Amino acid sequence: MASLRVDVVTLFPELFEPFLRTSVVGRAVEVGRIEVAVHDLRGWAHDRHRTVDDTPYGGGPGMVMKPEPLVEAIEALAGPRGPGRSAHVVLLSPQGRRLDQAGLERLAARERLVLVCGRYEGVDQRVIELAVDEELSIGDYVLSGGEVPAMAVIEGVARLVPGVLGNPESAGTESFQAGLLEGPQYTRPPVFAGLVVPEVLRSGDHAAVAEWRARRARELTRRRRPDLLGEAGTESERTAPTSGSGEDES
Ligand code: 4FV
Repeated sequence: MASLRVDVVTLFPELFEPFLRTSVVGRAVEVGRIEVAVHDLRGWAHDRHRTVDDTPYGGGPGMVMKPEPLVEAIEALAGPRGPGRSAHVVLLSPQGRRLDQAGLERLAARERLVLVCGRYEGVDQRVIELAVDEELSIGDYVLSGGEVPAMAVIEGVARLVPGVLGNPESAGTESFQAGLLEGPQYTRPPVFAGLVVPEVLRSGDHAAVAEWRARRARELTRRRRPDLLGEAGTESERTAPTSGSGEDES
């Protein structure tokens, strides 16, 4: 029994095919830990041309997604908005709350999600008022569709579903959970292009390794993302490249 069901409403269902049979998400679907159903919005457009968009009232460039097919699709999958609704409906859009690890944990705790993928200039506002529980954005930039953001949500929540990741430790979520960026990572060879892996990492001294990693994570976060530490860092700090050895920053 899947612990999470996701229904996706999109004009490009074919975009999800390779994604839903590859790697972590592919395995999660295969072993039935998550269930993902992708629906073509045109299935809810009943005119001869199966019209899903129209020109914007008030003029302006581009097209807007019509309310009728979207509300009908959402209510068919999640029921009418309200306490008895069977799924939590998320519209992916730049106007949404910024998605972060805590947001993924909130979504992963749900049993059913409906992800609505916008296209064109966006959706008629009445869809949001009538049928959407939450708007989420994956970042302050404009894409051509909500499909890639929906995939980010699916992959992000799939990794949090128990039994999906072989070793939950490797979820790597702990970094953001602790509000820190992950520090530098190294693997063999010990020397590459003259750059040497920090000795402490090859020392076998787990306490020293943990201390080194924590310090480097804090340093990198302070420089790159002081906002995560609630500090206002300087522009130059944020963009300064991390030097390999790291010893010079003690
Ligand atoms: C987006 C974002 C995004 C905007 C117009 C789809 C596009 C088109 N969604 N985070 N950034 N969406 O750019 O979620 O409808």
